[in-house]
Amino acid sequence: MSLFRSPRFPRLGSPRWEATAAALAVLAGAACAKQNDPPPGAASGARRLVVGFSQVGAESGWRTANTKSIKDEADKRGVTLKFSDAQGEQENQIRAIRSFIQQKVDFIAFSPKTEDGWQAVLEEAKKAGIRVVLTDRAVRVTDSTLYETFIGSDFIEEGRRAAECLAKRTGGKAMIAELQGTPGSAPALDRKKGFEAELAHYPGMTIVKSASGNFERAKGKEVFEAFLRSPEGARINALFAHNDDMALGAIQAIEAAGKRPGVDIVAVSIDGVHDAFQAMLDKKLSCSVECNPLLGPQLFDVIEKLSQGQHVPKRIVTQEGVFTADQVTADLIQSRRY
Ligand code: GZL
Repeated sequence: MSLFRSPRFPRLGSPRWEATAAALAVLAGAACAKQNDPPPGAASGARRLVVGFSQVGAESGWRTANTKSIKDEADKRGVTLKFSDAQGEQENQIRAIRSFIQQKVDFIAFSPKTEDGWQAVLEEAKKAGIRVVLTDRAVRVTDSTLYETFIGSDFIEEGRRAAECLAKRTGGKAMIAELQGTPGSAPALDRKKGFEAELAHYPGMTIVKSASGNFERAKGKEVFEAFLRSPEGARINALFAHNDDMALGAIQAIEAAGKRPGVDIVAVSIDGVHDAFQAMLDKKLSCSVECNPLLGPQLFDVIEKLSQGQHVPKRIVTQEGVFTADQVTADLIQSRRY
């Protein structure tokens, strides 16, 4: 027997029926409201924002910390995050961005592998009315309205700071081997530029070897081994690595070759990740120039502002410092968040 025919259910149209129907309507309304409620942390009455994020990969400790920061912050703010890991391939990033466009997300954010190659897909996003935020790395496009803002470090300044630190540790005399980051990426291009500009003040410092280690530890080790085996190998007494992971790989190569990192070969790198702090405590790495990967809070601040129609600056520079081996203590390492 159906509920409506049951003797316990009020007759249709009767005063008891009306009261029951009204009560059921309230209950149904409450259930619906529960489903559409903004998540905890979201402004009351706000609709849940949907953001597509294309991460370049998982090549370094920095990247792992960056991914965690973005996912944690999206969670904390109740943002629906569609996260895609491109595994180091630009085509995968382009594919992910196209799929975000198809899914009609509210915003797209991404960390572009290289500076070039984004014009077409960003035009597609613009045509679809989806705003784009760049985090971590810059792009080179002919129309700057294709993205709202670029949040990230000043890579030229990081390279300059690395050279300054190396000059201090070597007394301005060094035969340098350089491990570059991913070819064509903003941090690799600009860190090199900044490093070389500062080096111009030190005639006793020369780059004798330079090649890419793709920001990866294993690749940094492999390339540095080849440097040491090359005809210039015996003269190398300094290392500039575009990130900590490659420096840590190179340190392994230096030790395997029977040399002392920090003594025979003075090393500086960029990022300031946990393992680099340990290497500085062990006096194997002389400086790590800070590059802060915890960009999640800044990213979602910007997205929230844009979604409320507020203005954001076209460039947001992350504030950073320099860490040197003589400052590092075990307590300091404990307090590091990445
Ligand atoms: C910097 C970032 C670089 C880090 C690397 O903002 O793009 O990429 O320095 C990383 O460690 O892989």
